[in-house]
Formats: sequence, structure tokens, C-alpha cells
Amino acid sequence: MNSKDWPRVIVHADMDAFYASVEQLDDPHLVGQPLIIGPRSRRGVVLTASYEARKSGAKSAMPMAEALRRCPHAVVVPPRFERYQQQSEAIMRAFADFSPSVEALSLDEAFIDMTGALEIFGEPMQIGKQIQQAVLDATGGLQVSVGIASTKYVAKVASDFEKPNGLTIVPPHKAVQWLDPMPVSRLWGAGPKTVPRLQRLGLHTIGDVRRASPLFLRKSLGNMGAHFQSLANANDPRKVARRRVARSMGSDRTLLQDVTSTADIAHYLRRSADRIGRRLRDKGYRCFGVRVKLKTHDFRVMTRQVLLPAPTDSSDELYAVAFDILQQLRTPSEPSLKFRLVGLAAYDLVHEDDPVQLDFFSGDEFSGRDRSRSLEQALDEVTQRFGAGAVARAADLNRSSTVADTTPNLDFVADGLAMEVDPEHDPEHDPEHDYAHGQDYVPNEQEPSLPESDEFLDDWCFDTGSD
Ligand code: DCP
Ligand code: MG
Repeated sequence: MNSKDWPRVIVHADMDAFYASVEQLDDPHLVGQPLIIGPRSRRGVVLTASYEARKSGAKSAMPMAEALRRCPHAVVVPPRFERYQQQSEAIMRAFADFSPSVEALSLDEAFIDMTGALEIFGEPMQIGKQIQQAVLDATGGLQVSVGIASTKYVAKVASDFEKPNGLTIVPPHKAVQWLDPMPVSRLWGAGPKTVPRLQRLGLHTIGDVRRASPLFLRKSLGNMGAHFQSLANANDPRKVARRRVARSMGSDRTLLQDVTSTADIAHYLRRSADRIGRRLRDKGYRCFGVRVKLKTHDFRVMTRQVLLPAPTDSSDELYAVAFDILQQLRTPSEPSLKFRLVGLAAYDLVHEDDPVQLDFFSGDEFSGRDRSRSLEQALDEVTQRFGAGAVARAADLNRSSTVADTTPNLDFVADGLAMEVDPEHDPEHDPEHDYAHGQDYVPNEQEPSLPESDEFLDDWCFDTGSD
């Protein structure tokens, strides 16, 4: 094996049943058990399932009720996002010891460009084993599956090939032959709408797509046809970008009863804003971005997000922006729409220790903001000493009790991608990441662009989630 055989060496590493494995690592009683990570409420969705629970059919994004029907003996454990974030940081640091080019795709997976490193680390099999050992050591015992190829696409398919604890090497000259028998669902961009479409055209395997006439593909699939054929030929020139996963902090509440009125939704936003603000201040973060998410009773997801001119950690400011977004979200929709989930997230976080961002922390030009902030800091201290219920807002004390209480709050400190607490839609998703996770191909020209104005950059999306 020499570097001539490998024009590029690209590793894709993806942790096995990540959240579930972290829970099993931290609580040995859970080892070997069918485990589901998600809210205890049957109205929530499964974030992930241990491999033991997957045998009965429980899996990510499945409604909890369905997963428990399939796997009634499963132990349900609510997520601890901060712990996953902490382990993710250890994993990404371990990857960084192998190469300066690490592209994190989510908390638990990354591409690592090892081109030119064969002389240092040995041949690909050796590299893979060292990466697996490094992750095991850095996390205290978590397993990662690794795929190594000379393109991102093939490496990604390879890491999934022998999960869990898999190590699959696909040398460049074998890539096409290796891909050929795979089902078309393995093509990036062949999601739940596209796979049946390909099958109706008689294209069942990646080899079928590779051998099809380009004219036929263009006529029946447009640009998507050429995109798929190029992947089927193992062509994927994309480079590994150096990218860290951006942090966000949020709170999604699946309600026990649907809500309709703006006041009721605002009530949940207020509580989430208080909680997120408190945690931002506690951890020394401020956020540039605020996002509101609503899910209708029939599972349609509406999100809208706003970038602020200056970062904030004020609960009042978070709430004010969230309320604004809520009103914009509601205007075009039917007034009687019922909502089952209300979510608020602070994203694009900056830390006070981050030297690049010092400017934002020194000169707060709005003294009102400062005043509100010191009041909030005083409230934080009370909450810390006497618990979250110690301070209530006057508006909350007067509320009628007709609004349902919520399921345990899914608070998280996680990356934008891992914000698949709601797997149906995440506007921050990079389309390539979506393709890699089985979503449908979106041609470039139809991709939404972000409208710009002087003060705000914002983006919104209404996803029917009909798939
Ligand atoms: N996740 C989520 N919602 C989803 C999918 C995933 O919250 N719809 C979270 C839980 C997962 C983590 O992200 O543990 C990583 O996602 P993966 O798709 O890599 O799934 P796992 O690591 O759990 O399992 P696998 O072994 O298949 O990679
Ligand atoms: Mg994983």
C-alpha cells in the first residue's frame, strides 16, 4: 500500500448509538439492556435506541408510543445533552490528534482528512484501529464505527456498513464494485420520497443507477439523476472542511394537551426563555440567534429564526424576540391551529472567554439591558439557592390552570445538528448533512436563500413533514 493508491484518505467516524452508549457507560446497570433515549411522555419521539432495543424495531425519530409497543421492556432514559456535549468534545479532540482537517457533522460524527498521513500513522486499517482506540480512551469506553475511503461519500457509507464497532476500508479502485450491490437508499439525497421514485424507474441498486443511460436519468430525474450517477461512480470531489459544530441551547416542550391561543404559547416561551437565559448566564454564554419552533397537532413543524445585531443572555430579551417571532409565525396560519410542541433555542453561542468576541462583552451600549441583566442575575442566585419554583412571574401566578402541564423539559446544550430533538425539521441543516441522513435531494436553485435586512438576517420554513 502506498500513497499513490490513495489520492486522498478520508475517514468518516460515527459513534455507535451515541446517547444510549453514554448512558450505558455512566450507569453500568443499563449495559446490555434495551434502552430508549427520549422523553418519558408517550407523545415524544425517540432520540436513539441501544442496539439491544433496535432488535425489536425501536429507532431514532420513531414516536415513543410506537417504540414502546415494539419494545415494551425497554428502559426509557431522558437525555442529558450536556453530558453528550462533553463527550463529543473529548471525541473531537481525539480526532484532532490525527489531522488538522476535522469536519464535525454533528455531536457524534466527523470526517477526518488523513491524506499524506499514511507514512506517520500506517496504512488505513492501522489508522482506523488507532482512531477507535483513541475514542475509547478519550471517552472512557465508547465505541465508534469507522469508514475509510478516498471520497467523503464512500467513507460515510463505509462507516455505517458494519456498525457497531465497525471498521470498513474501501480502497479507491474497489469503490465502484463495492457500491454496486447497495440499495439506492444509500445514495445521498435518496430520501423517503426519492427511493420509491427510483424504484419505479427500475433502479434498485446503486449499480443500476451507475449503468443507466445519462439521458434516461436526466429525462426522468433532472439534475438529481446526474448527481446520483456521479455518486454511483464513487465520484465526490468535495473536500473535508474544517468545521466545529456550533453550539446552541434550547428547550422543546411536548405538551400534554395541545394549545391554540398565542397567550398560551407565549406562556411556554416565557418559561423557556427564563430557563435558557439562566443557563446562558450560568455558563458564561451569549447567543446571536433565537429560534422558535412550533409543531402542529398533525405534526407539521414551523420554525423561524432571527439573528440579533448583538449577542444576549437576557431572558427578557430572549422572550421579547421569541414573542416577536411567534407573532410572525402565527399571522399566515389559521387562528384555530392546535400546537403540540413549543420550542425555543438560543444558537450561535459565544463564550465570554472567547477572545474574538470580547468586544461584545465589554461595551453594552444599552443601560436598560444592563439593568435587566443584573435583576436576572439576582433572580438566578435565588433560584440556585431555593430551586426553580422559588421565583414566579406575576403573570404566571394569575394564569388559569386550563393549560396542561408539560412533560419533562428537554433542555439541551447541543449542536445545531443534534437539535434533532425534533427529527422532522431543522432549518440549520446543511443539505449535505441531510442527504447523508437519508433526506431527499434538493436541487441548488430551489434551496431557500436567507433574506437580508439592515438589522436582522432571518429565515423561516414551514415543513409539512408529510413523509
Ligand atoms: N439523534 C437525535 N434525533 C435523531 C437522530 C439522532 O436526537 N433523529 C441523536 C441521538 C443519537 C445521536 O444524535 O445518539 C447520533 O445520531 P446517529 O444518527 O449517529 O445515531 P446513533 O449514534 O444513536 O446510532 P448509530 O450507531 O446508528 O450511529
Ligand atoms: Mg452515531
